[in-house]
Amino acid sequence: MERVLLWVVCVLVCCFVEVGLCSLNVPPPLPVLPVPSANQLKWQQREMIMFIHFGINTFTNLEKGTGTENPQLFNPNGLDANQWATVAKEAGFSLLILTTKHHDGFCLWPSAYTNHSVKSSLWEDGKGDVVKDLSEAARAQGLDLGVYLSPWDRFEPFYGNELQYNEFYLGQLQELLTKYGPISEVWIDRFKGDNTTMIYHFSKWFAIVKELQIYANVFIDAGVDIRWVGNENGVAGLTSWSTINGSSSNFGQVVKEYLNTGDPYGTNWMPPECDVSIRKGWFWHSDQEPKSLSQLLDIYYASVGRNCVLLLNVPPNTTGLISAEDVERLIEFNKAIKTIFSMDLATSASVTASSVRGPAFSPSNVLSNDLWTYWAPKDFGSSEKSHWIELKVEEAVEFNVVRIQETIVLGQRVMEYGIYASGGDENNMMLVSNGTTIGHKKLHRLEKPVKAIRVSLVIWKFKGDVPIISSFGLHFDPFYNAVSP
Ligand code: FUL
Repeated sequence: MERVLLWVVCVLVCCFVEVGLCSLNVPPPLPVLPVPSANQLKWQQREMIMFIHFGINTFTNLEKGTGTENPQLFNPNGLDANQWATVAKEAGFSLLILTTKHHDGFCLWPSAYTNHSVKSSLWEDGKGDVVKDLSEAARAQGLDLGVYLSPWDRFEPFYGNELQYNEFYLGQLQELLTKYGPISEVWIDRFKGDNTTMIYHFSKWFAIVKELQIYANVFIDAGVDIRWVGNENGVAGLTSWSTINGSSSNFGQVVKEYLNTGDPYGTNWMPPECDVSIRKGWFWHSDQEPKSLSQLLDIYYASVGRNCVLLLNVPPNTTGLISAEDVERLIEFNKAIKTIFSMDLATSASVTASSVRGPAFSPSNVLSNDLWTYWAPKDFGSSEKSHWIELKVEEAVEFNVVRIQETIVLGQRVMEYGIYASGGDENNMMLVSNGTTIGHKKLHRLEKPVKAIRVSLVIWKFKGDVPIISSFGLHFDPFYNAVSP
């Protein structure tokens, strides 16, 4: 009788399991704060943004105009913003940021607050508007628009009068934020020239930006939403946290090093943007050439490959077009990125891990690029314990780039890790690279290609209860250390 009862209980338990009554989902881990806002997340996924330095400097061959330039010098008689947008689209950019006003004060739109603008130029008989042209061209290509508006204005006679100038600047900002449709990024630097007594009312300006454009991120050195990376070479720190302490970095007196590496204990999510020009200068000069493909790829690995967004400046020339050699280089650059990353040598790998939090957090989730699907190990209650995840392919693959991505939607966590590969002997795992931060995307470029069947990521130290990995891939970069025939 007892045996029959036991049998009935067993059958009932099995039925419950079968219909799913016993297999409730394990919920996701809690985030490690701070986490990105939806606007920051969208910005991060862009990976590359095009910067456009264009203005009176283009015609005077200067980098920093003095404000004394005659507006009639501005005459780009072949200006075609559609060409800028088409090139940007073909080269893989999704956002264009234009210098609507640089330090010289000349405005590329007909501002109602000054005559020092396109309306006093010969271009289109003073009736043109570069911001309008670009906003329409960008939208036609499905691209977003951002504006750079220099606070330092070397033309404006009342620059230096705190109240008057702050109102003037805000008036200009409002024009840009209300007349040209959605603006995705407002780019501001803190320069004051020698007039160090001029005080900018940043928080008042930023509050109005947020009121007028809810999807805009504000860039400034220590960030409102996006921070400066601390140099203009496009190079992030090998350690690259998306977090800093906004308050401790003390606007205007920020330490470049701090901005470059970020702060694992920072309380603000303020990821770094790497601004760099395709040429030596920010503005177009006839005697300058675009950087080589290999220089641009180095920059890509040092920015996008270190948890940053690359803001690459491409300056239009005096005709008002992006020069043919720059177009060619950009297309070549985009093609190279596609060649390297469109093929993931690990896609057919079987993936195992030290532990798995639950069925929804399977190690194989790292083979997709979806931010919201990821591998999470079991929580052993201590961040001292290491975790690993391993890719195993049937036949050895040769790679020289390892790509690792954290699920930053739940916060940046990893603090120390190593990458091991089996080399010639499947059972002999050797350290091929290591690092301190991962973030949205970490690219390890290996000096020499590695041929392996097994590749594993061992996470030694992390913030929060568990590390979370959304993607882990292997690539071959034929442009790196290529031996010429
Ligand atoms: C700096 C400016 O001084 C440079 O001219 C350039 O515009 C660069 C992107 O930002 O603050």
